[in-house]
Amino acid sequence: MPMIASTWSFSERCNEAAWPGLAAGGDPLDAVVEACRIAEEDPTIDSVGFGGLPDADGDVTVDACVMRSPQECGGVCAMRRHLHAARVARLVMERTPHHLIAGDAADRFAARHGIEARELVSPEARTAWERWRSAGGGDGEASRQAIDRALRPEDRGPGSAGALFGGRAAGEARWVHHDTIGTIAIGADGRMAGACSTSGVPYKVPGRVGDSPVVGHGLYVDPDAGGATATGTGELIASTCGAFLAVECMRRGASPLDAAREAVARIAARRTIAPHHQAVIVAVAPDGRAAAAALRAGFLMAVRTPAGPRLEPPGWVARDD
Ligand code: SD4
Repeated sequence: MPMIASTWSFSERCNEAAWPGLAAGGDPLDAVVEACRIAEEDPTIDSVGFGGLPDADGDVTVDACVMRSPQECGGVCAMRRHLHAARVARLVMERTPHHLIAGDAADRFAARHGIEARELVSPEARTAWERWRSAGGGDGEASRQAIDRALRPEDRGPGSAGALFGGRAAGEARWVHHDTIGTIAIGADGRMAGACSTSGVPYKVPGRVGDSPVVGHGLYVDPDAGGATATGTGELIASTCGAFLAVECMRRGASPLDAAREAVARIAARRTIAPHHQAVIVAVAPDGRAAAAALRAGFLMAVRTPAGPRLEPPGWVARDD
């Protein structure tokens, strides 16, 4: 310790940005919010913040939550005018008695706390949305099929440009448009915190909110038991309380890998799995051990410890397709 573990290879740079503060004995909540800030500002990450792909109406909406413990958690969802969703989620946690603020009211809440509004739709995301519209995106069955096509794994070969706008690390190239950042940190003093930030699934029905901003779904932290965060198809993760389930497994004595495996196995057993589905759980024990399990291959977890940065594939994968 200290340590930070985050979803997807792009999070290596998010971890690095958070590391100096964490290594100097800083608050792990500062570290995870900083890691999210980097992802939220990066236009090449197409499921978080600026650069995130729009909903069916062409608007980018963002969701996030942060958590230190069941006593201290907060989130925002469906914000349209404020980029730093994890920072606003922290304000909800620290300045209100509530745990989730939604939509236009979340934007007004952010503005009241002095955060500047800004455009969330990048030019590249606008172009991608226009292309999706002209390929049949819109309402009804044609739209559903267009979303499926956009999310389907495409094996473009190791190291190729898997994401729409950026390159992906070898081994991760097949998942286009799955870029949500979920991150768990432990400080030098053993305190734990987590954050999860996303723009959700591309071309979603306007108003749709996934797992990421909901405590227990996309993120759960109980320092007595551990922390867990998720990325992938939010409907799968939310319907099985993915992050909460993994933490409860650790509470019963499971290793982080067994905990993540049980949460992903529950999805594989209880949900009908479509070709475009992915679901990943990253679990971190209070002693700093971290592991990931995934529904399908093609995911990397980025971990930073005093020994340096590393990228790690899931310790368990549910399916081989
Ligand atoms: C969601 N879980 O809104 C997010 C999407 C995601 O990688 O994780 N993409 O469903």
